[in-house]
Amino acid sequence: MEMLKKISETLYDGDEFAMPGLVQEAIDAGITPQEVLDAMMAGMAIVGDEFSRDELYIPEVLCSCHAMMEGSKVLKPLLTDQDAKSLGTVVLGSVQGDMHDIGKNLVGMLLEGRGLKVIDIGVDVPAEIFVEAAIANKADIVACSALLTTTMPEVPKIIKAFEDAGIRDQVKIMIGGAPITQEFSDRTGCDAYAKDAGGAATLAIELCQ
Ligand code: B1M
Repeated sequence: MEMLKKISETLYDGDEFAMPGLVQEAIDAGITPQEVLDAMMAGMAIVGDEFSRDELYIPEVLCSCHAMMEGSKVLKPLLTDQDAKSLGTVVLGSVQGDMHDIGKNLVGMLLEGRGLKVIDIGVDVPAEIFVEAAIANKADIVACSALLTTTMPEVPKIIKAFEDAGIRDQVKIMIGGAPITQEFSDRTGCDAYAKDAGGAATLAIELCQ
C-alpha cells in the first residue's frame, strides 16, 4: 500500500517532522495502528542492515530513531487502553551499558495496551536499580531489554542481584532484545523470553495469571 511505503521511506529518511502527520493520515484512512507500526519497523530494519554494513552513520541512524519516536507518539493512545484495570505491574528497562530504547519503548506500549502497569526505568540500568524499582513498585515482572552482545552478561548479574536481595521468588524476570535467545534465557535462569513486543505482552499476561 502506497501510504505504508511512504511511512517506511520517511522513517528511513529520518524525517521526524513529517512522520506524525503521515501516521495520522494513515490512521484516518483506516489503516490499523499495528500495520503502521509494522511499516515503521520495516523502515528501521533497513536502517539496521545498512548501519551494520557501515553504509549509514550514527547521526543518520539517530534521525530515523527520532522519526520512530515521533510516529510512536501518535500510535501510543491507539495501542494502549488508558482505562484498563491494571492486571499487574512491570518494571521495564534496558540493561546497564545499553542505550538502545526503541524496542524497550515498544514493549512498554504493548504491555500497557494489554492492561499492565508499566514502570519504565530507562536505559543503562544497573542490576541493583532493577531490584530497588521492583521493591518500590511491588512489581510482578521485571522486564529487561538488551540489544548488544556486550550487554547480555548483565542478565545473569540481574538474576544474582534479585537472589542476593532475597526476592528472586517474588518476581518473574523476562528478557528480550535482538541478540537474546530462548537458550540464553533458560541458561541464565530467567523466567521468560520474548522475541518481539507482541510476544512480550502475551507472555507478561500469562506470567501475571
Ligand atoms: Co546500535 N547496535 N549501537 N544504535 N543499533 C545494533 C543493536 C547493532 C545490531 C547494529 C549493527 O551493527 N548491526 C549493533 C550490535 C551488535 C552486537 O552487539 N552484536 C549495535 C552497535 C554495535 C551499537 C554501538 C556499539 C555502535 C557504536 O557506537 N559503535 C552503540 C552502542 C551504544 C550503547 O548502547 N552503549 C550503538 C548505538 C546506537 C544508536 C545510539 C545510534 C541507536 C540507538 C538509539 C536508541 O535506541 N534511542 C542504535 C540503533 C538504532 C541500532 C539499530 C540500527 C536498531 C535498533 C532498533 O531500535 N531497532 C540496531 C540494528 C538492528 O537491530 N538491526 C543496532 C528497532 C527496534 C523496534 O527493534 O530494539 O530489536 P529492537 O526491539 C525488538 C525486539 O528485539 C524485541 O521487541 C522489539 C520490538 O518487537 N525486544 C524485546 C526488545 N527488547 C525486548 C524486551 C523484551 C522482549 C522483547 O522483554 C523484556
